[in-house]
Amino acid sequence: MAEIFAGLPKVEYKGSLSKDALAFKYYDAGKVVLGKPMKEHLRFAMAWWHNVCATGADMFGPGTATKLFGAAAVGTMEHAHAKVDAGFEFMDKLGIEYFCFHDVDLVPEAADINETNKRIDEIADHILEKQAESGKKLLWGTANMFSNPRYMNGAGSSNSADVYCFAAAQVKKALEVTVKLGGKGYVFWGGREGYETLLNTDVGFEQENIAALMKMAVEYGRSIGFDGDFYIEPKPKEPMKHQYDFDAATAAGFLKKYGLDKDFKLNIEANHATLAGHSFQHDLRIAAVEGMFGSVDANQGDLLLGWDTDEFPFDIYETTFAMYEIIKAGGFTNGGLNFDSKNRRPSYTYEDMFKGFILGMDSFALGLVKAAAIIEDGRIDAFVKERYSSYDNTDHGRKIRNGTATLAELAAVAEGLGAPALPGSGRQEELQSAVNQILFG
Ligand code: XUL
Ligand code: CO
Repeated sequence: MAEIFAGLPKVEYKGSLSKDALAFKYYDAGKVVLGKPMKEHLRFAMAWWHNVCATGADMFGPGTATKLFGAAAVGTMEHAHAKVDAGFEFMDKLGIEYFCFHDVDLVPEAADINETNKRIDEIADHILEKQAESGKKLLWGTANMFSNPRYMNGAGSSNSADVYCFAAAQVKKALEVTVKLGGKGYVFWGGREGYETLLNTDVGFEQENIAALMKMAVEYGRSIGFDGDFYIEPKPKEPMKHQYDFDAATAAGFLKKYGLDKDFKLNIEANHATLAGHSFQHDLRIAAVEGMFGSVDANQGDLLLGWDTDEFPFDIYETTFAMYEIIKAGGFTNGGLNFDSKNRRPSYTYEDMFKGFILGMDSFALGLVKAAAIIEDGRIDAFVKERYSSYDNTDHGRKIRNGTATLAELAAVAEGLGAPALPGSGRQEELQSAVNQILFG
């Protein structure tokens, strides 16, 4: 088979002093950090849609990149097969072990769902062959239930029971392919599960229907041997004005309300967290506190733009704090870092595709090293422990901690104290200085 990225090398680690634009400066797959090789901490994945599909089209103009990969035309099965060859060559050259897909990233969608499903089977066979040759693995699969016009009012939240059946059919098929390709994750991103106006919307009914679709997915998935994690990927808005899975806290509450929390975790995306008015670190922490930390869509937004720009991660503070949360949450089990990231529109060459991943992988590798250094340094952990020490050092504190205190007895403590001492400095500036010192030496 002809090389698609001819002239582009297998990307190697050359160290932080290298000026080779096609080499890793920080990502050294086998380097052990906190007892585990980098690649096991990071579990990088390639998103089919942004990498082998997206051409840079936006609301104001068509794509700038040509991603034919040797095929004669886009939207053909020849092109779908070429994307498989390109995707596996790309993963091989970048040393990426996982990939993620939506059903219709794999094949051009036909007018009739039966024909689409046949096409998916054909491409899944091709992917399976490539996986057997290369050892690459599927991180997660999903169904695109937001692009086709039938989903204008949502999928699980659609006002139309017929459309709901199409959503069921797509979830069923995507789960089958996920199982066939050995995937350990299945994502629900509710792109159009929300509303534009309450004047025409029955919010309670829509949420019940979404939960019912998820329940059916769990039952079906488990019945065909899916033993991985289901994920909700929260996002507050875009494309809808208001999306039900607003953020980690909202999604966790939804999953608990409907009894889905045993089977579901969260897939936290950086740019979605910032759209919700949170930091990436915040949503990772909430997922962990809820016992639902699962997987990550790695990217970054642009706070000056305020929409989902899906840029490759570049900000080392962000990757450091993200890796800090991920390590503290116990690291990935079935999840990983999926680059839901795309090149900027003027970066339209095959070489730019490589450089996007080099940037993202290096940013997270450096973030991992720095997060490990913060943990090993110990100052942050020690201060957090000290900050709450009155819950360990006093009788009333211990009683509050172990849940045996009563309101009356705590009131008596306050009355005995008269005027309370201030609760101690938060020392934020000192801690931020310590982080800078660890990051920059
Ligand atoms: C959209 C987004 C999706 C999901 C999968 O903002 O993040 O690509 O990751 O549907
Ligand atoms: Co995403």
